[in-house]
Amino acid sequence: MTPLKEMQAWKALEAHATTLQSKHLRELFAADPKRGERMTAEACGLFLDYSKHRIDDETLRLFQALAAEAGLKDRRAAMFAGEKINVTENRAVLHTALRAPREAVIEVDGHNVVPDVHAVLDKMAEFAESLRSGAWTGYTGKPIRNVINIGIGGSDLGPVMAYEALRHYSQRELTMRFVSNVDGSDFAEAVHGLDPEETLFIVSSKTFTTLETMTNAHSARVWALGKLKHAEAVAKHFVAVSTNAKEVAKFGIDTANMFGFWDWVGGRYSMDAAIGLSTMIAIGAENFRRMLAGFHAMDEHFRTAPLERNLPFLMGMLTVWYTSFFGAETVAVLPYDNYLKRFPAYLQQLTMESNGKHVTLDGRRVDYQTCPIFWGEPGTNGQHSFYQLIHQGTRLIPCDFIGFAQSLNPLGNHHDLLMSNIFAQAEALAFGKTPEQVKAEGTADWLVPHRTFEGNRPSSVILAEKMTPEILGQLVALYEHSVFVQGVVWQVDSFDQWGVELGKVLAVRIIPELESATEPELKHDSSTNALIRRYRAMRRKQG
Ligand code: G6Q
Repeated sequence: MTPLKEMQAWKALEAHATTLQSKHLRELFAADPKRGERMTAEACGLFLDYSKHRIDDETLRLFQALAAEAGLKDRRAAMFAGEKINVTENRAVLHTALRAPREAVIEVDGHNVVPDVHAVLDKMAEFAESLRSGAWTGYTGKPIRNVINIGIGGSDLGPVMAYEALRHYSQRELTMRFVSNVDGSDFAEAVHGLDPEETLFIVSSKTFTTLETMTNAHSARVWALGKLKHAEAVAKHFVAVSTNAKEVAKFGIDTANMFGFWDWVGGRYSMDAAIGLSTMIAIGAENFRRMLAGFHAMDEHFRTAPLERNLPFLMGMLTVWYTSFFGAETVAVLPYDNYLKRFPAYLQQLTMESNGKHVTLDGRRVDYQTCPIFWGEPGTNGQHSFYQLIHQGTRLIPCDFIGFAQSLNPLGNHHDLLMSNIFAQAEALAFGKTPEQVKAEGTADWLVPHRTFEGNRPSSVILAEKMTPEILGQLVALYEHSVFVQGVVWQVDSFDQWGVELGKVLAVRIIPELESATEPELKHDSSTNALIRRYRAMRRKQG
């Protein structure tokens, strides 16, 4: 594999970037009156305006040249074909198979996985519908009114985000809650006010060994049996989503009520696998399938659309562009839709766990930056807090604005007010306000620098008609594939997460040191030793 910085296209982009670093978006727009219409692309139901980026036609040409040199098309084909592109775990990466139509054929080690995917989807649908209709009852015969998903990381963030995003489509009689943190307060608040007789827990864990999830699941069992008394009640109040049937059975969950998935689905890519059971219960099987259709439409777009109008390609390369050539350290994701309030948190895992890597696929330390920090909040709230820094701070922060033409809750002129803010923010970031303009407003000279906006701050605007299950699927798949493009260019394994494993191992070593009745012999560094001792001493003061 040619080291990235030795590639011709990389060197060409580096040289080309110096010409654009000194150009203002005002000049780029002035030079091409059609720029705002030309630099756009559309796929399925998503429209992308990328004209307010610090690029020109040559940049786009070089993006393609770099993709060619990095072998993007072959890597993409390898992913879709089920090749083991997650090299450090020797696994296929086939979240795209989770949304493939019934008749598709996708093989892993010579086995067509599509029928397996649909068998699980059908089983989920049967269960979700029986719960929604009230046919599935709790141990004492009462219908289930509360559903609590217990999971963490990939087994939580997707389900929470999707539930919030599609809440409009959800069955309102059902209370949906989510527990992830091992902090007992998370569990205590999740079950607060609920009746165990009417509550179902979904224990979502690919491995079924994750400390947080198993601790919460055991507390849930104690809580439920506190009222239901009989161990057989577990079968009516607990279901599992996992790849580990042995551990599920050991916990006492009937494996008939287990929904499986496969090692070729990464945790952060699993919200459309059985990990989405809570989503399906909330919105129904039909809407869940609509979401899958949206995912699939974007998969097909990514797989087949020419790169010049390929949304995930364009967005992925823009992230590479600013990270690698403009020193940008973050990307702000700013959905102007309250239903997407958990979308930035979801994206943080998707992007940063995937590409937050410092070695290449063949084990070399990279000599360039990889994944930027993704963060964000829904607009317009963010405008009244951190946008100040985006407009007038010293850092370059590319922004993704996401908005919808129609509101799911039309209310007076709220929606036009909301959307006017997206357009205004993107405009202000790009074009700013010159000292001359500020002076012309009658501003005192000494105040002019404070009221000047440099502009030249890049953003994308993603527009869709309205938030639907299909659109959510498209949006998530758009970012999934954008992450893939970035990972290919940076030559990292986007599908492992060794960084997550270390913390898990270290915490397990410290647990007995906290729990021990006698003063333990501590063999950590002096800071960790002292913190453990202080914690033990402070805890003793508890009443
Ligand atoms: C995701 C990661 C990680 C994982 C959690 C939960 O890609 O692997 O976030 O999802 O650690 O793991 P389990 O589902 O095995 O409990």
